Amino acid sequence: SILILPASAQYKTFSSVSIIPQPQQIKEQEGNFILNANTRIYLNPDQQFLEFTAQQLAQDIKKVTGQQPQVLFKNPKKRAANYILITLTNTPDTLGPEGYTLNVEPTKIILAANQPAGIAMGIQTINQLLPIKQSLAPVTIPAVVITDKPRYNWRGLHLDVARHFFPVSDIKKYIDYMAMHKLNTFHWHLTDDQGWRIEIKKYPKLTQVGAWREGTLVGHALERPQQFDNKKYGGYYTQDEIREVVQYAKERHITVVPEIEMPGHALAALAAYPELSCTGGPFKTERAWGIFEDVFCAGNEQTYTFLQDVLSEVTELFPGQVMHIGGDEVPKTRWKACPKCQARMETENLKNENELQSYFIERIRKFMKAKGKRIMGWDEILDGGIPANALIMSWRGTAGGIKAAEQQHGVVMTPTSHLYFDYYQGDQNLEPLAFGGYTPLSKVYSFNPTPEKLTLSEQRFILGAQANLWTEYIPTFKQVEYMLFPRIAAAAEVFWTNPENKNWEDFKQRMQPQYQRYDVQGINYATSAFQVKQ
Ligand code: TNX
Repeated sequence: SILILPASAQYKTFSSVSIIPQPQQIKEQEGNFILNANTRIYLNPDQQFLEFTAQQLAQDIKKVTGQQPQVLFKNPKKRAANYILITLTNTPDTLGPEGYTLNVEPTKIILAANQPAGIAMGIQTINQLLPIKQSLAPVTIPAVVITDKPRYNWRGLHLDVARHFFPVSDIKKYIDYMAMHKLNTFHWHLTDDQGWRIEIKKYPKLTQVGAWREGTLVGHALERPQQFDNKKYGGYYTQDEIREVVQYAKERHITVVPEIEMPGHALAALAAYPELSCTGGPFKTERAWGIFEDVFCAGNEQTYTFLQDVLSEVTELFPGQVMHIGGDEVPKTRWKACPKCQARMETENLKNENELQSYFIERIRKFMKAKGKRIMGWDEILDGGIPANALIMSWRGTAGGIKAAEQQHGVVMTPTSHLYFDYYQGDQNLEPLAFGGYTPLSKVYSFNPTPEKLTLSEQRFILGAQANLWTEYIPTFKQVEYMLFPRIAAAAEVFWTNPENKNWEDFKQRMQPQYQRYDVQGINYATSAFQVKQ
């Protein structure tokens, strides 16, 4: 039998300094900084651009003291004692754009960084030094000297809003959760067979038709017979909403990478514009989960015009450098039977349908390059060959990522084995229905994104790693939280902390106050990691 202990029963005493992800260097000092009614947050008068981040800290402090410190622009001489100074100076260049130093002394706190992003990271650290809850006791921050910077530049989290749709308010929470864990790249999976979720002005049917389906699968996709709830389901983001999310993320130093899937996972688009398929349709926005044979027709010139128009609008909305174009799970059945595709293969001298897929992706890559963007695709885009400046997301294990790094592609590691948060995190009999697989907290924590078999120069192509949350079996945002927490914390430490500073036992200890923070915030985290087999 299995005993499930409530998280609270697991709380133990913990060191006053428990930070996740673990910083590069922490030196605990004697004494405390005491926050009081006179505590001010100072910025240099020429660093107004830090005000937003400083105000965030002021609000966080208010949550535990009841009083919101004033944020003031003051030169050094005008600063009264008991302050927090936030400044863009005095850090070694080696700390990079997201590194920071934090000095907590009894009379002042100094947070310094090279770039505003480093300040934002440091503020997350201060947050974890604050008490968890408001209380009558004086609010103190333990004296400490921290020097910190991330191991990887790409610390990603993905969300599939096609299988289930989440409104802007949820997406903002998701971004807040990322910021709390020092993640910096939000991969927004906006289109798939079951829904097209982004308004495109030139093709209104994408959202009039493609954003809606006539029901949703009930139960697991492998069960027979499949059953559907027959309720109209859907939703989409207007371009104004997209801009709002991108701005919200930017303020938190998070880049949004949109994904527009091609040539597969395209049924929602084909339901709206069936002339872009090989057979002409008709199609419906899909209600079940899986891999479907109808994909964008690679022999049809209209397909390229359509996708380029779509990508032009999308590019305008997302200022980031990277455009994810999908490329995974493309059955070649329709292309094999399609005269236009076969003719295209002949004129372009392509030996097989994999090469036709490469031709397809290559046209899109060139188009995006002219717009100043790099494309990224799932590791299948390597199959028929692809120029080095395409970035690769390695999901079918790490083999694709290794091959890609050897070919000098930038790589983000996101293997199903360790970073698929739609997989079970505990005993299947106790967990809510999920995709399958088994990715408990300890497994996530054990991942090393940089394969040791790569040479040092090849290792430089590993840009980082990312956890993915596919939502076939995740209909509500509460369930999103359940699948995300606490695995997001383990992933954050994998992405941020150098291997020599990682330690599973120590991580579990440092998680104890984190669970309490999740409780205070009302986050629906899983306690699967506490299940004890008897
Ligand atoms: C594979 S990961 C897919 C998705 C599914 C996921 C479920 C990837 C590039 N494709 O379409 O949602 O498995 O784990």
